[in-house]
Order: sequence, then C-alpha cells, then structure tokens
Amino acid sequence: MEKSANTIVDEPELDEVIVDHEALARQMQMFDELGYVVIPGALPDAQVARLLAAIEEIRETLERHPHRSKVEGGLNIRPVIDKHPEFLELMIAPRTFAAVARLLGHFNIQLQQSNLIEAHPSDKRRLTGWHSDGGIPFIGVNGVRAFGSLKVAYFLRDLPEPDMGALMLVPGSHRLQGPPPFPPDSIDPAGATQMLAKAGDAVIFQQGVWHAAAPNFSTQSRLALYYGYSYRVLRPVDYQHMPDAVLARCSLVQRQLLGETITHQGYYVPTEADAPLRSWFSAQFGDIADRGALERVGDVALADARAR
Ligand SMILES: O=C(O)CCC(=O)C(=O)O
Repeated sequence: MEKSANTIVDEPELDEVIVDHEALARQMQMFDELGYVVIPGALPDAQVARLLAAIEEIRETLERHPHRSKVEGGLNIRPVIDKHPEFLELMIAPRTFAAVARLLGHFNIQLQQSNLIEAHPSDKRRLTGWHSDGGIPFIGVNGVRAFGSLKVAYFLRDLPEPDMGALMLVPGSHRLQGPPPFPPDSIDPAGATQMLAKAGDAVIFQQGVWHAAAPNFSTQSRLALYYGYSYRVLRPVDYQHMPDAVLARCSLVQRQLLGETITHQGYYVPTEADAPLRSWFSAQFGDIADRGALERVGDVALADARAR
C-alpha cells in the first residue's frame, strides 16, 4: 500500500490517507454487488485504545450530570464528532477515507452524521431492528433506493462469535424493491449475515442495504461508531450547524466535511473555496467527478454562434 503523493492543499490529515488503487477497484466492485466492503484493521490498536478512553471520559461526564437519565441499551451519542478530539480525527481516517471518497465518487461530500452506539448485553431484545438508511422521503428509482450516502462502522471491541451485538446486514439488499423477505417465524431476513469483527475493523455499507444490530447475548457491551458520509446536496442528519468552536479547530477539508461553504450556492455548485477536497480528489482519482458538472449547452451554443 502506498501513501498518497500529490496532496495539493496543505492538509496534514490527507497526507496520511492511504490510497491503494488496486484495493479500491476490488472494493468498488464488492460495494456495487453486495452493498458493503470490509476493511480489516482500519484502526490501529493504539487508536482503538484512545477512542475507548475518550468514551469512558464522556461516560464519566454524563454520569456526573445532575439531569442524567438512565439509558437501558447503553450510550447513544449523536453527533459524537464534537464531543472529543479523538472523534474529530476519525472523520478523515487514513485507512478508510480513500474508500469513502472513491465509493461516493465525488469531492463535494460531507460528514452527514456521527454516532456512538453501545449495546449492553440483553437476553430480551436487539438494540436496532431491520431497516435501510436514507430518511424520508424515500428517494428511489423504480422502487430501489437511489445511492447518495454510506456509513463507516468501526468496531471497538472484538466480536468473534454470533450474537455479541455485531452489525447484521443482508448482502445485495440495496438492489431490492422493498425489504428482503423474512422466512416464516424468523426474526431475520433470508441471507442475513452477522459481521463478526476484531477491534479496529470497519465495514462500509451503502444506505440501501438492509441492516440491524445482532442481539447481544454475551457478557460485554458492544461499542461501535457509525460515521455517515454523503453528497453535500443532501442535509446532515444530526446537526444543523457545527459549533464555531469545533470548526475553529478544523482544517479546511474538515470544515468542508462539516458543512462550511464560502459562496452563496456553495453546496450546489461548489467553487474550489467551497470544496477544498477537490484538488486532493482529482490528484488521486483524476476527473471522474467532473461527469456530474452542470452543463450549459445553450449558452455555449449561443456564444459559438456569435463568434462565427
Ligand atoms: O447498532 C447498530 O449496530 C445498528 C446501527 C444502525 O442500524 C445504523 O447506524 O443505521
């Protein structure tokens, strides 16, 4: 694997991003066919340890709070990105960010949501039932959810066996019209798979894939982080405006990902200043994103005619 060479903007986070074009080609194919890819060892052990320590800091702060309420399933914090510098850093993670950008296929992207979800052991219920993502209204093409966002799930503890709270998904279900079929008396749809993982592994899945949390019959809490990315023409899910104090700590590209624009139509027709990720993206992947540029065929034809 090679580190990216041609970073144009001065973005220390982007200099760390690993761009392995062969691996990305395989990931694109799997993402298209099955709707997800697995990135083993996405987070080094030391980073997992720092994230776990950050979570315990947050837990202590919440437990000291006079208005705390007991949450039965465990911590559920969204957005989490603004709660600790460790979570902010994870927004451009060296081993997942190239896949995020390449699978979305564009530089005009944002962090749409960030969620810490703890699943305490329970013999009664699973924490999250079966669903696909993408909000209301369902934006579909012929009844199939249109692609506009993906999530990176990071697992912070080993999940070596079924029923420890792992992410479940139905491979290929992003291509279905409607939900996958449930066999009689089954609580899981046909083809449902538990994504067993080691601490630090990541799964990237697209919004149309049906997914749920497995039950957690183990004796340890499942801790996972879900970072959602999408095109900036869509709204963020769990923030309206990132606090200025958070943006002030961010690089230009981090600020793009957190919603900063410079010009009036910066989300819709971004200039270089609105989308500083562009130069890095083009240096890595060429001009694939330009296929989405707005055409001005009429204007050009008129100008050509006048010039003649
Ligand atoms: O808790 C889980 O693992 C499921 C998360 C989930 O369904 C989601 O982020 O949409």
